[in-house]
Amino acid sequence: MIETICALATPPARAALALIRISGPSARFVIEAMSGQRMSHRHPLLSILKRPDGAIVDEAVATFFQGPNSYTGEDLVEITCHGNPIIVEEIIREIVSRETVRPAEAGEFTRRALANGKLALDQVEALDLVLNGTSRRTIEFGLKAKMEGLAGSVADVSERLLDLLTQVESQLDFSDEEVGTRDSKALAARARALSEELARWAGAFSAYKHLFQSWTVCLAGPANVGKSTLFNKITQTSKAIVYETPGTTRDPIEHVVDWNGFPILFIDTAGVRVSDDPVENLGVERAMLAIKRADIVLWIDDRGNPPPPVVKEVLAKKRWLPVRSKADLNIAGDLGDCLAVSAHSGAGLERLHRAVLPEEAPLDGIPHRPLFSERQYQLISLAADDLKKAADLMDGGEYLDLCGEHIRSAASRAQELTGPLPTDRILKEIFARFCIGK
Ligand SMILES: Nc1nc2c(ncn2[C@@H]2O[C@H](COP(=O)(O)OP(=O)(O)OP(=O)(O)O)[C@@H](O)[C@H]2O)c(=O)[nH]1
Ligand SMILES: [Mg+2]
Repeated sequence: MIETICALATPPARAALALIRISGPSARFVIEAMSGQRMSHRHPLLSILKRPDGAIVDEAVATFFQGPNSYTGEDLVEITCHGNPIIVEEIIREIVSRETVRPAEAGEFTRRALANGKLALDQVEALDLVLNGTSRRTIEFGLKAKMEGLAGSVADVSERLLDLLTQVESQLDFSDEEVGTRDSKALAARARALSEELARWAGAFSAYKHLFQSWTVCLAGPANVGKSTLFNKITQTSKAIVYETPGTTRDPIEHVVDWNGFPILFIDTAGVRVSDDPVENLGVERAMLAIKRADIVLWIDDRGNPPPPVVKEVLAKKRWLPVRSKADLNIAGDLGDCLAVSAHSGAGLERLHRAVLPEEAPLDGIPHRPLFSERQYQLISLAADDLKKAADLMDGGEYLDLCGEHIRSAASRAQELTGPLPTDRILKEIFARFCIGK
């Protein structure tokens, strides 16, 4: 039997209102019993919710959505009650005291929506962007992706793959004959073109992935050059302690900033130097790890000196930018490639801003139906590889049956973009950031 689940969908804090959700076969009956009113689909009712002994729990608005026309696809009731945590707790306690109802787990409402076909897998991923996006552009993207879905693209690709497969299979009987060889060349060309198209689709992901995965910018440099001051200025916080003596910052300090709609994670680090203080040295170790992890490193020095060899070695493998800090103290502007900035006067910050944005970051227009998760990217890259293998085999005019296998594999990978339900491990990853009540 399907259990009915219940959870608070708004934060557990004192507020004007709170929203409680109940989904499952007994959702409606539990609230009808508590309010003494009959509910009908999509009609909000002002309800006096009572305990079985008649004591009033709250005066609330309850709206019933009859399955399958609800978020989860099941019978669902939303209760908008007074936002006092004591009231909220009492309503939930009362609801889950019924034998058929239990508290929901994180993301369980959405899991049910997925299981009942109300949302496709890619739409759940899009929802994650809407709920957890840290920049306006990410959220806009998530909303668009959720509303449009990838189903149309998947259907289109699947249809073409299926057509190719049919052609390949019809060749199987003729593969030894001259005509078969000629046709398999034509089929190989089709498979190759489709493989390249899928590779381009997957390739576009790298241009947009920083909308979904924060672009990490590490502020590193010698001690006392003003890294923390710059970090505070950029993040418009006072998270990092600033002090006139070197060796102030120890633990890396992080903050996400919305820059041109892109979520950018800035990390302030300990000044790189060898110190007598073991704690400071531990801080420097962490700074080195942050440098290694970052997408781009700003090497900050108030004299524009280059990084020491240990750091240079790490930087050689990544994007980094030399920055000369405290430019207000120096009359000279940029020094060679070194960008002059002053956290105090704000000079040079605009240029730093432009230099830091992901190279590939498009500042306008998002392409039609782009991919937006690592999972989707992997699937389409693998599908492109499958088709390339098929094309290579067909070019030799051999192993047509094996080609069919590769094409089938490409099709099933494309279909995994939108569903069916993936393995528990993948589901867990997708739902990792969903909270209780969603
Ligand atoms: N004139 C001037 N002074 C600055 C500027 N930025 C920082 N300072 C000063 O430089 C000193 C060190 O600043 P911090 O931001 O703590 O330097 P830091 O690089 O984080 O130092 P550590 O954490 O010790 O490595 C402080 O006295 C700041 O006021 C600037 O743009 N101009
Ligand atoms: Mg500091």
